[in-house]
Amino acid sequence: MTKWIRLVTISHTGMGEIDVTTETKPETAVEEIKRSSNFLRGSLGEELDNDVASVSNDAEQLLKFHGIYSQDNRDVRRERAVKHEELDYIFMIRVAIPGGRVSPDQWLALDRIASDVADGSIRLTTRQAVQYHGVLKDGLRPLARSLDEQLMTSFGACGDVVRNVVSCPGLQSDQSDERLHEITSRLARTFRATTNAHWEIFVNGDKAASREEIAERSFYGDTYLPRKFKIAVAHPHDNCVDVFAQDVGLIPGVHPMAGDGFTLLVGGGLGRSYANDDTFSRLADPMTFVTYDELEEVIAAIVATYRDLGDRTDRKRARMKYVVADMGIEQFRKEVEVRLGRDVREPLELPTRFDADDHLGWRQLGDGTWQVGVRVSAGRVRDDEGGTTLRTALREIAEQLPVAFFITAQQDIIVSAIRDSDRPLVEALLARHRVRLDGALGVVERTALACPALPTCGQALTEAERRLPELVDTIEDELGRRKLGRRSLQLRMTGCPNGCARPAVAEVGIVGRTKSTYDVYVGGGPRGDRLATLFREKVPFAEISTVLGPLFDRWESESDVDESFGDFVTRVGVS
Ligand code: SRM
Ligand code: SF4
Repeated sequence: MTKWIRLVTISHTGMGEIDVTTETKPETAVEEIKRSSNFLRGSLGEELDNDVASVSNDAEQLLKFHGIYSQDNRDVRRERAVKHEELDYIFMIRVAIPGGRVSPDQWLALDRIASDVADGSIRLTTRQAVQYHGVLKDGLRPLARSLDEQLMTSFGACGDVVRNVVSCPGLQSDQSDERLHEITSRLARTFRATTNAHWEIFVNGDKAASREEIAERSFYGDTYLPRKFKIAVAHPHDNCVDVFAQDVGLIPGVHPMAGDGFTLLVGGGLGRSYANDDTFSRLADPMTFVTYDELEEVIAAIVATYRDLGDRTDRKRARMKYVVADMGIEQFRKEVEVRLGRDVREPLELPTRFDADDHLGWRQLGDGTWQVGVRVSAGRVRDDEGGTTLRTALREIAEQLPVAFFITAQQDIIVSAIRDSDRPLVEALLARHRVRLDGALGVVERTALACPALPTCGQALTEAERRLPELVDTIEDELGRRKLGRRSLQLRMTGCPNGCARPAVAEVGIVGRTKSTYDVYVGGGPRGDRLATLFREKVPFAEISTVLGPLFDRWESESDVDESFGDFVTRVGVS
């Protein structure tokens, strides 16, 4: 039975007054699927046992909470349709890795899974997680068990819950503050859903009865959140995590009265929908300053506010950013205070020295050990025949040395905790597998991001990951022709406006628009505190670099060498 809920819209009328409008709309079908699922179980157990290659629509929705997406290989869709064959069903599995930190044994397990049940690649994501593509239904349980053996899980990596908590790798290597090292895993533990469903269905059903049944967290309840919820922790001077693009962003700082803690931002998010004009990218607003001890209770109150006020009648407008945008940050803060039971502090001024470190190349850490950050094109770790064999290189490092791995929010990987005496071995291994380090990378290649898009993503309008190298080359050619060949340029490309590679805050954002064209955005930048603006619409792939040409001409002649492309186009304005 469809339950009806009240949709509340709050807007400021000026003079400090607030206009509250309510309307009654049916909730989405997904809400009922969640409610009747017995805490994310539904028919998943039975559907995993049957011989059918795909799953039902209800199961598809619930699988997301378990970190699993039902997909089909879009490269063969047409050919199969012509032959009246069913779709080539495959699954994508996302493994939540708080702060992107992976031990060598965990990396070896991730590597084995890639061959045993997936397509041979490990896909590093823009939120420091790992994805597998091309998994068949009967591979899902073995995959979950292999993760569980190494204390990893895909549970909560997708779905209407708090997703993988992201943090700057610089916080892990800083010797200064132990509490900052732990903050990501602490948050991940506090906000993970507590249902045993994943363990029962995917890992070890037989033992389910002996497991203590734990009540679901009060801020989730039986319908969980209206949609996904994202948290990231930035370094005080390094915004490599894009802290303004998050539902909750945390920037470490020191309050003159309260001491150490975080400036807490709320209401960021970059996804948009062409079908709905009332959707938009939004940067998060500073809401308060919290100490370490207050952090979880304040975030729990924010999550509860979102649970209560988020729009459960339209999934395209269900993110928390719309609650904050519709009611304004002041009113949102009051709603949080009501649920918290007390007032919160004013936020601190945002840091002025804030840029994005790509964490690439060799660096010595405070304790004398080394780390090396390795570029991974579009996050795809694999062995290329006759080319770079990065997957084998990382496996051999994990087999031979007691290092730590960090996946970055730039889809790259850092090998850290390398003893001084082991550095030559790591250098030799990387060289043997033809892994190019930072000095050998092109200026655009170095930081370019792309989402997976075709052939796996069901939402993709255009290519992204597969055509990124070609686009990088043509843009680097354009820059080289203009004596701009040494200036860095941040390029991000996605197959649709959902914005998974965060093009909305990039210096150049290329976003799939129709089957064969892209919209071109310019003017964001590594600080992540500015949205890019639409420069040209519906540009065919082959014309993207030419369309940018006149802007590059002006950047060359009208800026000094220190002015980034994003800052330049913002200063002069583009039309
Ligand atoms: Fe994303 C949906 C891939 C980061 C906004 N995203 C998807 C799906 C699951 C497609 C789908 O719904 O069917 C994509 C899987 C494709 C595939 O074949 O693998 C997908 N998103 C990714 C990843 C793998 C991109 C990457 O190149 O690394 C990132 C995985 C992150 C993770 O580990 O958790 C990824 N997605 C993001 C980000 C960036 C971020 O969070 O920092 C965004 C923009 C920020 C935001 O949330 O606003 C993002 N993804 C979306 C949206 C738009 C949500 C919205 O507010 O409207 C969707 C669509 C949806 O949820 O319905 C989406
Ligand atoms: Fe798919 Fe669009 Fe995300 Fe790319 S941006 S992975 S095409 S949902």
